[in-house]
Amino acid sequence: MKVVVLSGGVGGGRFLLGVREYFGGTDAEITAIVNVGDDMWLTGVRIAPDLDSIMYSLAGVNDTERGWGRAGESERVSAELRAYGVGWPWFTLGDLDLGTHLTRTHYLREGLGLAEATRRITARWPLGVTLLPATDAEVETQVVTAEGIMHFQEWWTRHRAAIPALGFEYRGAPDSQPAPGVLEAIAGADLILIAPSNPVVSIAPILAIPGVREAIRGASAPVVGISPIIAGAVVRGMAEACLTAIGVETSASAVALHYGSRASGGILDAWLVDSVDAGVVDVIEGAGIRAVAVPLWMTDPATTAEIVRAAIAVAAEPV
Ligand code: FO1
Repeated sequence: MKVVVLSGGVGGGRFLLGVREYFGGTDAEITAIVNVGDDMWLTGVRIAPDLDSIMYSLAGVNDTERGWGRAGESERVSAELRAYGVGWPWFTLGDLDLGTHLTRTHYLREGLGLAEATRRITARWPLGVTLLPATDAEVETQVVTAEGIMHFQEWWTRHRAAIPALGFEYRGAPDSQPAPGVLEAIAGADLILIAPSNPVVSIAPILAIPGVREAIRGASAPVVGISPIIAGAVVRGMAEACLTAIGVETSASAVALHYGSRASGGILDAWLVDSVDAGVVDVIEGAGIRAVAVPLWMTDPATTAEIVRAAIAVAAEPV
């Protein structure tokens, strides 16, 4: 079985732990197509937060308390960079994490694409999941605010999404193309899952790469999304500020309708909502998307594997 997961960073990593758990011991091939909109050049190195968050989670070396970066991290280099006045003082590059950025930059400078660089970097650990950046191109999410347009990281990490966003731009996306292997993975999939990642700044930048949305719409595999919203609240992160900016209510049903049914120009065949949102199943089904309510808290890989079981069950239901 070939499973493709569209994914952002931290929530996506957590979800992929459950996907790997569910398929453990089988010959399933799991491929994550990962957002690169959070990426940027900083102090001469290329940072790819979502790829790294997923890699560290699957490798079991992530900082679970802080929610990003490596466990057991030190920050001596970052302190030096601050003393020199380079980089962003509010964005800390841990010493171990910098090893990843230097390696990626080394490969990029050698002329490799991000997908090949990622393949070489991830080969270090038996992740059980192939990580594919959505594109090799430098597609970066920019946030339009009344105070000007800024990189996603500045809005998210520095300002904690407190400056109202007026819109989002996926700079570079229109001229980009999917990374090698992305369209092939989608076309060859038996199941496509949309992780419970931020719809606006994690999944939308992937869908903005020309050809990706069309490939999903044309795929023979069922497409099942998992709601990142439970009881009108974002499971983690600051997605409400993003959804509000694009005029989408922060609810499990509004996000499903925003993605839309494949039958009517969207990308979904089915959508999982949390048990507490069982009341909106009818609304979603009314929009031509099969819906089922199951517990969606990703407490640990075993609990998350049950979400994957439910996604497979709903995918198998007759249309
Ligand atoms: N998040 C923070 O809140 N503060 C930081 O200093 C920070 C540094 C950082 C460095 C590398 C990296 O891969 C991620 C980092 N993050 C940091 C997380 C990141 O900014 C965002 O949470 C994600 O991009 C959103 O998915």
